[in-house]
Amino acid sequence: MKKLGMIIAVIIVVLLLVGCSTATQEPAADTSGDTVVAEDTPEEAAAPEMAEGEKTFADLTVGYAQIGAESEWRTANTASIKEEADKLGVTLKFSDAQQKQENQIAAMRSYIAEGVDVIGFSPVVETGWETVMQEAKDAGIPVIMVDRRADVPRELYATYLGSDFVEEGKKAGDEMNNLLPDGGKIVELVGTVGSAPANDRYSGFRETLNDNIEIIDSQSGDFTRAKGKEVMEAFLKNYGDEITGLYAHNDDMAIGAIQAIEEYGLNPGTDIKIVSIDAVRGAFEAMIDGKLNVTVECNPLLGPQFYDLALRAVNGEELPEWVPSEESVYYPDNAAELLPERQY
Ligand code: GYE
Repeated sequence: MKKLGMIIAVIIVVLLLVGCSTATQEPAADTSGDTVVAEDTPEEAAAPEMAEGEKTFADLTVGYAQIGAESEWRTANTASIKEEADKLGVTLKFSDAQQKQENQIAAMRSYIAEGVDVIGFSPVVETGWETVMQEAKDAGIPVIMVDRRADVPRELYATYLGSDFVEEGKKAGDEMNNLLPDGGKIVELVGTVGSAPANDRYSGFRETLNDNIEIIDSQSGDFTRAKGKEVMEAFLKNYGDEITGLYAHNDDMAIGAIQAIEEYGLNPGTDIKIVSIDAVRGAFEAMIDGKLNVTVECNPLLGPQFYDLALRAVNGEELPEWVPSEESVYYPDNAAELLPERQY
């Protein structure tokens, strides 16, 4: 009986020792002279489904050809792309093209020459990208279009991550109908000429706008505050208080226009109803002040989804043609309540 007790005690001690050495996950001591590789490293434990040879975020070098810094939206978008790279340990090469297509193309060519793993870019306009995208394809570098789309054949890009701009335009049309139930005369501040959001927000708006609302003028404000103000000044000079509504393709142009309207001596938000797109913090502030009536959301925080798609593309996964982002519509009544939570 005593002997049996001893044997059980020995077995327990041995089991405990074995248990401890696996629980601490330290590589076994190399007593034999051979290299001993720990079988259960924390990294492998965290990604058990990863196949042999697949890349991780830390292996990724991404070249990102940004459009510029034309709006609050773009600033938030750039921050999201940069911050997420830092967080994931992705090596990011970033360039700002100052709203010029040739600068974006030059940046993409240098990323191809440097042999990055993936190229991300927001095409400033829809046309003129086939050549450089074909060069990336020939070099075996997947290209992901982020935020804006280019009009190119499907085989030239891995996926497009961005908003449904037509839908945003339709929502803006519905909102203008609600603000001007008896009809009216409105002006439109269009985004960058030839860009996907300008083209789609233009056509989507016209799909839902009521027949009793007349668009008396429509000009580009290039998505900037300064240009939005300048073009609104010209509208006011030409049409004065005939104007009962303004549709701006982004909040920055609306904010510039609000200044022009006040300087002209009219009240933005009441004399002239205003609908814009983006839902950046500046729009919430304008709504709190009663100067903007509605903003339709366009989400710029695309960093996390972008790197997820980039990694999947590099690891050879077939991606959908389009990954849409989720969006909402906001009004003055709860703007003050929501502003503190807004991340852009
Ligand atoms: O609405 C505007 C920015 O491409 C969706 O570009 C983006 C647009 C955004 O300059 O503010």
